[in-house]
Amino acid sequence: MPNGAKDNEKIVKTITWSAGPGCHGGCGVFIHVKDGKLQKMEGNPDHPYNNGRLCPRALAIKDYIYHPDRLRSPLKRVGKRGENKWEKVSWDEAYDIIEKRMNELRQKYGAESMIFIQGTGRNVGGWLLLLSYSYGSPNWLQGGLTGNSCFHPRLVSMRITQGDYTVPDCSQFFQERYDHPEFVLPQCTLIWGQNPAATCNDGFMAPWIIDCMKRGTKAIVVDPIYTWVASKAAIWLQLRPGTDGALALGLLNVIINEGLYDKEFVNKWTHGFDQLKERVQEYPPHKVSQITWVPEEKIIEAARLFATSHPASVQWGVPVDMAAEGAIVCNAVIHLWTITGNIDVPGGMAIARMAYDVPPYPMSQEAIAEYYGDVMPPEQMRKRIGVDVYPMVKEFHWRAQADMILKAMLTDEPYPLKGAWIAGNNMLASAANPRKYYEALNRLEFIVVVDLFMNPTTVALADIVLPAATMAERTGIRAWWTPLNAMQQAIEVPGCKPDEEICFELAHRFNPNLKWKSLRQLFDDFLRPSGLNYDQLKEKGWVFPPQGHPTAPYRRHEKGLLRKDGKPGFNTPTGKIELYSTHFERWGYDPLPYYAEPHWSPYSTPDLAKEYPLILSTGRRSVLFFHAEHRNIKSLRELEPHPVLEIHPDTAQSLGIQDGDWVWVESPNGRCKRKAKYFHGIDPRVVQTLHGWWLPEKRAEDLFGLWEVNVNQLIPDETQAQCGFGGGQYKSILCKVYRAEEGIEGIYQKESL
Ligand SMILES: Nc1nc2c(c(=O)[nH]1)N[C@H]1C(S)=C(S)[C@@H](COP(=O)(O)OP(=O)(O)OC[C@H]3O[C@@H](n4cnc5c(=O)[nH]c(N)nc54)[C@H](O)[C@@H]3O)O[C@H]1N2
Ligand SMILES: Nc1nc2c(c(=O)[nH]1)N[C@H]1C(S)=C(S)[C@@H](COP(=O)(O)OP(=O)(O)OC[C@H]3O[C@@H](n4cnc5c(=O)[nH]c(N)nc54)[C@H](O)[C@@H]3O)O[C@H]1N2
Ligand SMILES: [Mo]
Repeated sequence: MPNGAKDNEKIVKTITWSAGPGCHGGCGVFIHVKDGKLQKMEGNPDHPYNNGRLCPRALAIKDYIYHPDRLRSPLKRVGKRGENKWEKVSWDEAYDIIEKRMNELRQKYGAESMIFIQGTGRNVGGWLLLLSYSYGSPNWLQGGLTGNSCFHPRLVSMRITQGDYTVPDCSQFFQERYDHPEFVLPQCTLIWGQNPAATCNDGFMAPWIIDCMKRGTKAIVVDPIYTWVASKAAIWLQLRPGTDGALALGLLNVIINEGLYDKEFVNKWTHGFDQLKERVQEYPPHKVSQITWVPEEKIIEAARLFATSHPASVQWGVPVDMAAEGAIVCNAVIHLWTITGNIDVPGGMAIARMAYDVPPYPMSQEAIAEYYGDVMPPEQMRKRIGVDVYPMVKEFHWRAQADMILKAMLTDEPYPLKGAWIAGNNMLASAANPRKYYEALNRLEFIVVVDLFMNPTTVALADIVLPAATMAERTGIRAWWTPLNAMQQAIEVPGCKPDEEICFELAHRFNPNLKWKSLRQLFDDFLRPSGLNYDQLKEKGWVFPPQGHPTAPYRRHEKGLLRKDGKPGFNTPTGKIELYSTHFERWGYDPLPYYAEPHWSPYSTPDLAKEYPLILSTGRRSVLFFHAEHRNIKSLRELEPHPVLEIHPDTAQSLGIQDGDWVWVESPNGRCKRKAKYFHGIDPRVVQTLHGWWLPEKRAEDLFGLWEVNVNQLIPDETQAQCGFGGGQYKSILCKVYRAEEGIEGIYQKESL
């Protein structure tokens, strides 16, 4: 039972997911409620995801929910876009306006002229898809991410190369966790561009790795920054940002040439080993060392440690996607765990299917058809932007390609876009090249934004703003790998509605034949494969599929549990893990991994590097903020009040910059202000800063100081990989840094929020 339950308090058992903490995690929590108000939220020690732990953002949830600036009513714009003049309207009025305007667009330009934009994996995506398909538009996407460069390159590469998604096994598939008899502790985990101390990415609670390390797992960390976990690692590979592809190929070179790979697994279960062996000869450690700046002996040492540890796993993060040709880099990393025989084994890379195959949102075209029914004729599906150009978008992905959407907004090619529904995406704060997005979105005739607070995107672009609900106000199901959870509403905040309700109501208005009559019916339908309905799941809280179930680990490839034809093997055309990709070959791409330099770098653009001599990596997360969120939460903001630039003291001093000075950081694309922070844990040729900054303490009419602090102005768009997945240059552009004459007027000083 939870601690400290007081008289008259109701305690609600639920799961975190947006909005509130923001993240991709699904922590078990107890919410204490008195007189209808949330008193506190604490971690549930029995929940196998977090075992009682919570992050600072979850602990600050009360400040978030009852923030005085929280939107409590739908708003209709009455002034010009950007003037910040609004009229409060009722929900019915807002729905009526939206229905009328969107129907007009559908009649005049076709449903495909309306785009449905989400940000990262919040509890928004599935609902948006339901709305978009019920309206009839195939253009559902994650906005602003050039190269679809978050998670999608990894997801798509894994499906193409090994037929399934894998995650490092940290015992998360069992209630007993580390004590479960089938679990084996990994001997080594390669932590590749992921920062477990700050981020829980993509349904994986990163502190599990730390739990394993406490039990004896050795870590190899691939990170340009000396992070907390790098300081605890057996080996830290401090690479030049954006050179991950070369490093992966160098490690493969050592493992293959020294014969450290798992010969039995390679012979039996992989396709194209000889071709891979030949390709990696182009990447000997001394050459890779020159490219990556990692000493040759460290590359060799890391390859040996990884390959001789059994089991071993890789926990990777978004920098892998964001390398030039990100999908190819993903393939090279997949080959590392494949040739060492670490897939589908305890303590290695576990094949993760949603518990009982209940989707968090439909993860494939088949699931879309299965769960949402034939709501869209095939000729409409074919209009999805990107399918003509990118075979991977057509065959392996279910969203529109983000760069092509931006282009379409500006050029009306392949057809005009006229409206946008934006939910869970503060685009002007987090998109690459936000000024271009600003111009492009402003060309649209009608924009709805669903959010919890006013921010640069709502103020600059919305015609209607709808106030969304937090996780504490939401009922639902949550399945992101494991376990399968029930979410339960604990409180109500008058005026706000959850995305699922908003989207469900409008989905019905646009498609009266929708197969579900209520959300509860939809939940029950989604849950059917688990044998439970929503009420039964709520009673239990969460469930795991039993051992032997096709969605439970391990060694499923041997048992014929992965392929539709029931044969042993992996879910790929050859039934094997494709070191040489037959899909890539069919599409006319190089079927083997290779290294591509970043779009801008000292080597690819030496002339540019003369004027912009430093490498800038952006967006290393802070545990206090989720992207552009939480800058208005005092208890969090006061711990990191100003946007800082991490810079080596030698570099700073050579530029006449003192610790704490305000500086401009500038690329050929734009500039922003930062406060210099001396940091020894970074290469003197590299600087690093957090993205997502806007200043809620400043005037809305000035877009909250956005253009002074948004680092994404420095980042070019349309730097996507050849296959449309990966790239984006968020982690490796060129910049110069110089002192700013002035700081930022009116920026947060503890008392100003
Ligand atoms: N608190 C918090 N948690 C979050 C988020 C958040 O905003 N705040 N965002 C969520 C989202 S959407 C995502 S995608 C994930 C992202 O989280 P992660 O996948 O962990 O990625 P980052 O934090 O961007 O970077 C991880 C590490 O990679 C290093 N790095 C930087 N450039 C490179 C490079 O070129 N190569 C390599 N190998 N490493 C590099 C950084 O120094 C950092 O330590 O986090 C999720 N969780
Ligand atoms: N420079 C740089 N830029 C980056 C990155 C980087 O590493 N460097 N990382 C990129 C990555 S990986 C990603 S995924 C994107 C993420 O970018 P986004 O996911 O778009 O994140 P935000 O810009 O914070 O926008 C989220 C908005 O959703 C609102 N919100 C939160 N929860 C809910 C909810 O439940 N419902 C609704 N309706 N609204 C909600 C918040 O208030 C906020 O305004 O940023 C990218 N931008
Ligand atoms: Mo992301």
